Amino acid sequence: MAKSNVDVVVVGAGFAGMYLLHELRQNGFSSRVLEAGDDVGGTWYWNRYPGARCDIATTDYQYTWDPELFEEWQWSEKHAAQPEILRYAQFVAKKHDLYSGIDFEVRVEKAAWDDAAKKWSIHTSTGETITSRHYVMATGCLSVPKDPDISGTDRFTGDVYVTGRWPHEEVDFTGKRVAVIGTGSSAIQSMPHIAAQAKELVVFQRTANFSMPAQNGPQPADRRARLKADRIAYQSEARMSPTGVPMEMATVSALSVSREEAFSMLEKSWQKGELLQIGATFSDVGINRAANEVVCDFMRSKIHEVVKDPETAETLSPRGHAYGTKRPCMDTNYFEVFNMPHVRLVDIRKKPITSITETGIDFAGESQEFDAIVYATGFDAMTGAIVNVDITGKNGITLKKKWESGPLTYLGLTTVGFPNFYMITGPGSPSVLSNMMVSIEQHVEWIRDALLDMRAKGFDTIEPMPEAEEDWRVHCTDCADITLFQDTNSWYMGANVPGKPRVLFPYIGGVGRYRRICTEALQRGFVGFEMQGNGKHQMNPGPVRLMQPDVEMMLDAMAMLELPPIEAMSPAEARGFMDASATMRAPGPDVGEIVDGTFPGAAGDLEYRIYRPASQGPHPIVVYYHGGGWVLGSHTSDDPMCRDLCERADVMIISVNYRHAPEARFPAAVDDAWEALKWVAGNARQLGGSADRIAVAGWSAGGNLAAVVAQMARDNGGPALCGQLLLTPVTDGSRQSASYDENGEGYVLTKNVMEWFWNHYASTEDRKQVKASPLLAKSLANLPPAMIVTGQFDPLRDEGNAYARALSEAGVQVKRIQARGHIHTSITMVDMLPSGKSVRAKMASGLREFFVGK
Ligand code: N01
Repeated sequence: MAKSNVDVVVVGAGFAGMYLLHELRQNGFSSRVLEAGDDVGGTWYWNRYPGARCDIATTDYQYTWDPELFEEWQWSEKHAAQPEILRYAQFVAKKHDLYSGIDFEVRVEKAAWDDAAKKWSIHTSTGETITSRHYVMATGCLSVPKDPDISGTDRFTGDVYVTGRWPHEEVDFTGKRVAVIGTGSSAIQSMPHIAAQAKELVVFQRTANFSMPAQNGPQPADRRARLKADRIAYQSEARMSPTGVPMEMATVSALSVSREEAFSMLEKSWQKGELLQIGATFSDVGINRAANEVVCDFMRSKIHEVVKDPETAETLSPRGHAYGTKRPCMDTNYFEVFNMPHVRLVDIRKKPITSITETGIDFAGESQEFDAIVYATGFDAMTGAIVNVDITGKNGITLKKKWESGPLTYLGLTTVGFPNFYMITGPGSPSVLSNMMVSIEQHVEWIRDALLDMRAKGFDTIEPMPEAEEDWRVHCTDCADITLFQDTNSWYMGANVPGKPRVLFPYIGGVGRYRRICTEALQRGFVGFEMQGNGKHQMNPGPVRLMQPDVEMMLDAMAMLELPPIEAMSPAEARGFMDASATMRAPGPDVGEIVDGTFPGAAGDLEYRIYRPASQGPHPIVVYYHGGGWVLGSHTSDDPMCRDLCERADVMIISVNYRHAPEARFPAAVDDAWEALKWVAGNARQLGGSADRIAVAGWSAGGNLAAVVAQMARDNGGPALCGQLLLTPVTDGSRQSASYDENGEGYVLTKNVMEWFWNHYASTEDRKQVKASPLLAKSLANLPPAMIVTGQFDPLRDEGNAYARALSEAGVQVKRIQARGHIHTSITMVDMLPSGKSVRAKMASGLREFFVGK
C-alpha cells in the first residue's frame, strides 16, 4: 500500500521524473511519482506519430547518471526513433526498479500548500489525497497539445489524429485522403510516412519552416570517439556548453566573409546533419538580423534545389522570421514529399481555412473531402502542463493567477508564494533551447542537493525571495533582448496560444552559464531564498552573479586565449598589445565627418580627432578624454564609442590626446586635459561648434580627467560647462572600495592592473590630491550636471557611485546609470556586445539633455 504522506510528490514519469525518483530513493527520501500514462517515457510515450525521432544525436541524448548504461545500451542510429527511446526509458526503469515507485494512470487535479502544516496537499484523479513536504512538477515542456483553434473541429466524422496524442496501435493511411494541418517538427517528421501511404495528401501550411536533412545513420564517429576516449570530459563539456551539446564555438561573423565562403561554411555544417550546427556556424546568427539572413538565404536555396515546382518551393521557403527563432526542424525527405503527384500544399495565409466540416475542410471557396485529418498544431508549451493543475500556494493564490502576465520564477526552478515547489525544465530555464537530457539531469541534481542541504541544516521550507525572482526576470529579459527571438511569433514566445502572455519562456543565456548560476545559489547558502525550519529563519538575498550574456561570452573567449596579464608587461608592450587588439574590433557607425588636427598642450602640441554629425551645425561640443589608465591609449583609441555617441547624441565629439605616464606622470595628463578644454572653448566657432554649449566626457582614467577639469573650470571662472558625462570613472585613488575586492579579478580591469596604472601615474602622496582624486574635493557644489555610468562588475563601481552620491549631496543634478551585468570595458565595445547598446543610448540622451535650452 503506497504511503499517503511522503517527503516528495513528483508529477510525471518521463526522463525527469524517473531520474528524480532514483535520486530520492538513493538519498532516503520517501516519494510518490504520479503519471497520467500507463508507462514511463513522458514525451516519448505520447508522441508516437510515424517518423517521430529525436533531433539530438543519441551520443548526447541519453542519461549520464548511470555510467553502466553506456555499455548496457547500444543505440542503433544517430537519431533514435520514438520506439527505441521508449524502450530505453523502459530498460532504465526496469534496471533500477523504478516501476515500483510510480503510480500510473493517475492525474494530479489539485495541489495546495498548507502553510500551517508546511506541507502540500495533493488531490488525484483516483480520489486520493497525498500530503508531502515537497512537490515537483516534472511534467515536460511540450506535453499539452494546444487547441487547433479552427472552427468546426468537432463536426468532422472521419478519423482524427493529433500528433502529440497518437494511438498506440499502428495507423494505416493506405488508400486514404488525408489532410495534415501544421508544418512544425511533428508534421515535418510524419509527413513523408503519411505521404507514402495516402492516396491523396493535402498539407495546410500557415508558416513555412526551416528544416534540414537529419542525415540519419550510425552515430557520429567523431562524437563516439570523443565519448569513448574520455566520457567524463565529454559530459563536462556538454554541461558547460551553450546548448548542452559539445560544439566548437563559432568566432567568425557571417558578415565578415564573402557570401560564397559563408555558403561553403554552411554546407559543411549542413553535411553534419546536426540540429544545432547550422546556427553555430557563425558567431552572430542569433543576434544580428543581417548575419541571420545569410543563413536564411542558404536554407532557402536548399529548398529550391529539392522542390521541383518553383512556386511550391517558394511557398515552402520561410520569409519573415529569423532562422532559429522558430524551432528549426530535422527531416528525412520532407521537401521531397512536395514533388509527389498526389501531394498538394495549401498556403492558408492566402487560402484560409474557413471551417472543418462533417466530411472535410472548407478553405478559400473550396470544399475538399478527407477520410482523415491530422492535427500537427503544436502544444501549449512550457507552462501548459503546469498551470493545467490547479496549484494554490500561500495566501490562496493560484499559480495560474500569478502567471497571468507571464511566468515568474527564480532560476526557472521555483516561484515566490509557492514554498517547497519545484519545476523541472520550467519557464526561465534553458529547457527547450537545450539538450533536454542535460537540462533534466541538472535540475534533478539541483533539487536533490537542495533537499539534502535542507535536511542537513534542519530547514523545512525553501521559498525564493521576491527580489531574487525580479532579478531573474530582468536577467532573462536582458538575455532575450539581445537576440532576435522577440520579433517572431513562435511557441517560444507563447504566440501560438491565443491570450497567452508574450514573453520568451525559456532562458536563453546558455546551459553552462545557467548551471553556474544555479550551483552558485546553492553553494553560497541558498542565495535568493528564504529558508525556515527548527525555529531557524534564514534570508540570503544574494544576489547571484548575473552578467550580461554577451559580456560573459567575451570573458569566456578571453579566458580561452590565456592572455598575459597587463601588469606583467612594460608600458610599451601593453600599448602594443592594445593597438593589436584594436585592429580586431568593429569600427562603429559612420558619422558625418572625421577631422584630425593638433592643439597646444601644456608642454607641446597634442593631437585631437573631431567626430562631426551629419546634421547641420553648429553642434554642441563634447570634449572627450580617452580611457587607458593614464598609461595607454590616444585620441583615437576610443574611436568606435566616439562615433557611436556622436551619431546617437547628434553632438560634435572632440577626442583630445594627453601625455601619458610613466613618461609624463601626474599632473601632466591633467594639465593637458585642462589646456585642451580651454583651447576648444576658445576655438569653438572655428571648429564648427557652439561656444556656449560645451560639455566634457571621459571613460575610466578619461572620466577622472573629465571630472577634474570640470572642477577646474568651476574654480577658474570658466569655460562654462553644460555637463559632464563620466563613464566608469576613477574618482579616488587614495583608498580602495569594496568593489575592488568583489570585482578585483576576472573582469578584464583587475585590482592588480589598476594598481599598475596608479603606480605609473601618481605617487601615494599625489593620489591624495584633488586633481588625482576628484572625490576628495572640499566642495562639489556648483559643478555642471553630471551623468555617471558604473558597471556592476567593475572594481571602480563604488568610487563612481560615491562620486555620484557626493555630487548629488552637494546639490548637483546627477543622473546615474548602473549598467547591469557589465564590466569596466564592455559598454565601450560598440557593435561587438549588443547589451551595451541600451546603456550608450542612455548616455547619448544624457548628453543631449545637457544642452537642452542652452
Ligand atoms: O508543433 P509546432 P510541433 N491553423 O508548434 C501550425 C518539439 N518536437 O508539434 O507556425 C493552421 O512547432 C503552426 O503554424 P504557425 C520541438 O521543440 C521535437 O510540430 O503557428 N496551422 C505550426 O506550423 C517542436 O518545435 C521533435 O503559423 C496551425 C504547426 O501547426 C515542438 O515539439 C519532434 C494552427 C505547429 O507546429 C513542437 O512541434 C517533434 C491553425 N489554427 C516536436 N495552429 C524532435 O525532437 C497551429 N498551426 C524530433
